[in-house]
Amino acid sequence: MEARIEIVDLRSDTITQPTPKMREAMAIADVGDDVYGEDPSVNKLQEMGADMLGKEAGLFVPSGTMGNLASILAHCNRGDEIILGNLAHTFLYEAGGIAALGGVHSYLIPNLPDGRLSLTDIQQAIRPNDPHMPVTRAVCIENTHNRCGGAALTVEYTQSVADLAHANGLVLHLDGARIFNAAAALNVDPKELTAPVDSVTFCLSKGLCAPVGSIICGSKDFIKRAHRIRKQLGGGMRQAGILAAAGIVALHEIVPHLKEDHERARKLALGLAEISGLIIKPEKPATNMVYLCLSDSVPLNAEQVTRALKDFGVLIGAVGPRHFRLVTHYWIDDQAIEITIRTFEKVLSDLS
Ligand code: TLP
Repeated sequence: MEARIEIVDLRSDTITQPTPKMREAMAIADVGDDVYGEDPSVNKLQEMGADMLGKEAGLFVPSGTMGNLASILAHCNRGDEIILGNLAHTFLYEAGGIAALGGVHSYLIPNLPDGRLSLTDIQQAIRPNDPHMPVTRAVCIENTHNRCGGAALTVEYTQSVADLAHANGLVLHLDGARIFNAAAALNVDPKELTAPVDSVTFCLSKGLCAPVGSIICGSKDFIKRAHRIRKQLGGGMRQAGILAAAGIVALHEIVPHLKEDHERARKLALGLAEISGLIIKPEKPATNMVYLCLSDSVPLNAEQVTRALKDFGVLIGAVGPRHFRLVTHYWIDDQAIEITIRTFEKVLSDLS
């Protein structure tokens, strides 16, 4: 097998390059100073995002991390507490921003393997009105759930968490970085998944291929607060319409194709499951992520395997000493799936 020149990059859907149509739209975008609220492309994108998720208003932010941070800071005072899954992106991978910058305390409860938080655990985590304790302010869920195999949370589940939160005077924030993947997997309108929540952040720069940006959506009042916080965080951008133009193309043109990424993730999982030494979990990926690990019989670690695959032009993410994540996206076609399966086969048989 020859070393490949063309790379198959499955490390994440964040690596997606903008499409030619995006680059074209960026080149001719109408722009203005968005800190003055005068960028027509940003305004259009924010309205589109809010409309697609059935919310009153939207706010363009540079990243999903800033979207979650600004949302949580807009809901919480210093010392308040949020209830969060122990595998939540906000807990694991956002550099502790909510604590560092907002003084927000996290009450962690275990994520179930399918990304849910148990309603009993949420109920038990809500603090009583006791001056010794922090004030519980919000519950945060993630859909799709990145570290839980890209699982999609259903409308019914989201509604049940919202009912519980609201009955206790809490707000519900959704890290919906990949909410359009969830909607595609569940065959529902994304609005149904976001109707129960008070705020949602979704990303344009993951499977949707835009180069930069996320949108926070919620009530007008909430977005007004998040807007000020975005400025405090240094996220007020000027002629950001150049970026928003790509986001508009993403919403129009990429969202309808997300199911293809999911189908390819399934094909990949099926092919890899045939290779001795690999355990795919979950066996049937719900969306665009394939998680797998090496069985005990394989005398290798994740680093050795990723390095060997890289030599053949296949890039994957190691997410533990013997665990991997492979993410399908717009730039992964059927041939790339075939190549990945064959390369895995070769590397494991050569090295074992
Ligand atoms: N996730 C990235 C890494 O940070 C792990 C990835 O490769 O999947 N919420 C969720 C659920 C995410 O998966 C991510 C990015 C974010 C928020 C943060 O988005 P960005 O990277 O735009 O700050």
